Amino acid sequence: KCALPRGENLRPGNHIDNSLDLWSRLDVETCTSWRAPIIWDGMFQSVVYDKYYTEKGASVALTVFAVGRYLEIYLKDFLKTAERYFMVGLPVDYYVFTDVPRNVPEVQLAPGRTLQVVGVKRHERWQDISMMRMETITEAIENVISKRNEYVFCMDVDQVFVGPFGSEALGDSVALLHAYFYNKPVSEYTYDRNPKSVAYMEDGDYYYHAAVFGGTWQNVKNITQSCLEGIKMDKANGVEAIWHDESHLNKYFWLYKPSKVLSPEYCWATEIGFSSDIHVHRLIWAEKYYKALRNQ
Ligand code: 2GW
Ligand code: MN
Repeated sequence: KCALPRGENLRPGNHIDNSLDLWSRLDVETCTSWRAPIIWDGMFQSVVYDKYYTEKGASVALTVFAVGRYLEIYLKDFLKTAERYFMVGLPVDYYVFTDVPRNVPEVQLAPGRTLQVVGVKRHERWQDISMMRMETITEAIENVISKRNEYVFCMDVDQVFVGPFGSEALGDSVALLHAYFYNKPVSEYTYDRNPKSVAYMEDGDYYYHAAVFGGTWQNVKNITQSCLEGIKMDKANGVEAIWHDESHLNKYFWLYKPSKVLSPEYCWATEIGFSSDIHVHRLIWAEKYYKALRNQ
């Protein structure tokens, strides 16, 4: 068993998630220095987690943005595969943010699952499309999600589920290890190294991937609001963090440690090739069409 003490579950940075049993795995790091579990295949029993969260009556929000061409290219596969693999058996509400609501594809949803389409304006610059998700999510949590869902996951749309992404991933404040950096030294992390940006950091714990983060709605609101504040301060100062919202997210999780960390199994990039650490693929990156899309 992973020797995690039972801790206070209070606020980010001062708690760990340890309400259910976890086993260790000997070939990979399964505990952070602040004693949050890092979740790998083989550490948990899905049935135990599903039973616990089902009895709790937990409902999960999944926010996803599909603006401009990302709607036609990625949304349908993302939603179809989420129905197959994301929190199966739990109530899930999808919140799809798009500039063209009428083009959102019909996707057959399992009982207990809903999809809401929310119209958003399309920002000129793609950097703003990505960064300003923090504003939209904050508002959605305040207006709707806080009244319906205990937990929230926020995800990129350019990915597909290929394996179970279940309730073992739920927690107070959840961050994902970026597939490209999980075994690399801090010096190689692409943190924002510009002291003029709010996201500036030299030292850090891990490089987290902004394609997946989550937690209770209270914590996620804290995350998105803090990142938004940083983004706005940067704009006022005429700077932009190197990896946009992801840089600010990394800064946040450095200051306020996540209570649960997801291994790169939860968002793998097949182009990296074989890794013996990775026993299962749950989400994988979809193909990028940078040339076509970044200049649209
Ligand atoms: C983004 C970049 C270039 C061209 C288009 C877009 C774009 C993004 C768009 O036209 N429409 C749209 O809805 N998006 C949304 O923003 C969509 O949900 C997408 O998944 C998300 C982030 O953009 P993405 O996936 O192209 O960026 P990545 O995969 O390089 O993401 C990492 O870095 C980003 C910041 O640069 C974010 O932090 C992202 O969360 C990271 O995974
Ligand atoms: Mn992406």
